[in-house]
Amino acid sequence: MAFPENFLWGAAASATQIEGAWDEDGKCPSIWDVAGKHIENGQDCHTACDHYHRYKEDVALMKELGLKSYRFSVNWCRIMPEKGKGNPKGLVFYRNLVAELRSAGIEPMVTLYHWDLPVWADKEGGWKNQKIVDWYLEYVQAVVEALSDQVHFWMTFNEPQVFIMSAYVLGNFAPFQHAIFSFKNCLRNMLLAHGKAVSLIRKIAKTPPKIGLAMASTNYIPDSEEEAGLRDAAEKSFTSQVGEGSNGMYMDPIALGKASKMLRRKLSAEDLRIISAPIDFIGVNVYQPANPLFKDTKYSAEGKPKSALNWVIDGRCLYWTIRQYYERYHLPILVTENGMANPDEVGPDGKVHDDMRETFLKDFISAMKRAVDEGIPVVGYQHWSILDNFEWCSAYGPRFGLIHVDYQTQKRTIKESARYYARIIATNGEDL
Ligand code: IFM
Repeated sequence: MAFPENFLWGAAASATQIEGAWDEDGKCPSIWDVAGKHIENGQDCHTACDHYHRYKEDVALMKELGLKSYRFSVNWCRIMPEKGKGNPKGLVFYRNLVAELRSAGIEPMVTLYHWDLPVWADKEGGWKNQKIVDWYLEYVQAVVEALSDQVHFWMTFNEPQVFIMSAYVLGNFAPFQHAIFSFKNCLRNMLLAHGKAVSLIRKIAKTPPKIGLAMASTNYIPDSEEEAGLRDAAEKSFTSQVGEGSNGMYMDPIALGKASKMLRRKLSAEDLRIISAPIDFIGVNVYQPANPLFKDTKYSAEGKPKSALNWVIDGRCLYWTIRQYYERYHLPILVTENGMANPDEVGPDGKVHDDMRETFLKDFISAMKRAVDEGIPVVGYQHWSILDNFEWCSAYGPRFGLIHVDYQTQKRTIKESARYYARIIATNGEDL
């Protein structure tokens, strides 16, 4: 079976990671703008790829590659620089970006929260404070009113596991807290914000919306494809209450209206009704299988290629993630992120020969094709990332882009892997 005719081949990025212009046009600082000592090499996200000023050039490059879609995020700090106070100037940038994408024939997909919490909200407790649900909804309303005539795809959140677990428990993402006893409150606030935003978007969007969220999927590859092996891997993928395999803790309330073991006393029946407002798709961000991080499977990472961040490269995890999510939730799947960090450089011939990313694309897209061949509704694939960018605490070392960025000159160079991806797109996945 071929990929569906209107399959959304695309790429993704997020505001903080590429925009720069951190204090322009009325924007307030976010928790990442002030992350200071936590960022490697004393760097910051203040300029990043300067996409705020170069978005036209960047959209032209996307068009050259033949992208059908582009997933980006709106920065909350541009839209609501003070509590209860909107900033129309902040919306202008995104309206212009969306117009540019539309005229290039590229479907815009908007993530409403990719971790750029305003400092004013953090000072009042951030995700620990239940008032954040109303602050978030006010922000969402402003964005949806401004963009929904042109935007149909909405994601309420990117990787709640990271901006809750890593940010408030492990303390290795902004705002770098070890507020372990607040974990359940943060999670409840996020889930309620999600459910209420879904209902709000449905109510006020000017064109019929397609709503989902992007999960940091951590799924297991089964040890065997026998019935028992499949059951065991799916169970592991969804029922853990921490870290890898905790997909269900976030998704079960949203897609099944059920609380996980840990949240049973925290979520009332009314909460679950709100949280489980129907969504249209589930976004999965897939990088590596959960197996190598745990020792309870027969999986061996030995001999497997690894990315510059030492993440195991095994395309099968994309197939299994898609399949396990679909079998559990029966919702269409959008691959919202998938990619690898590589030490890319522009060579003497002016090109970036990132063969490893080419192999990566082949491996992962072939695995996704298996899911499509088996009839699972996969609606699109957004490669992470369109540009090399600010990789959070790791700053500018890891390069995830299809397009190389020289951060001194801001020169963009299309990598050879991107040329390969362009051929995949042009042949709708035939030329792998
Ligand atoms: O860069 C991040 C992105 O912001 C969220 N998903 C994982 C990517 C690579 O680490």
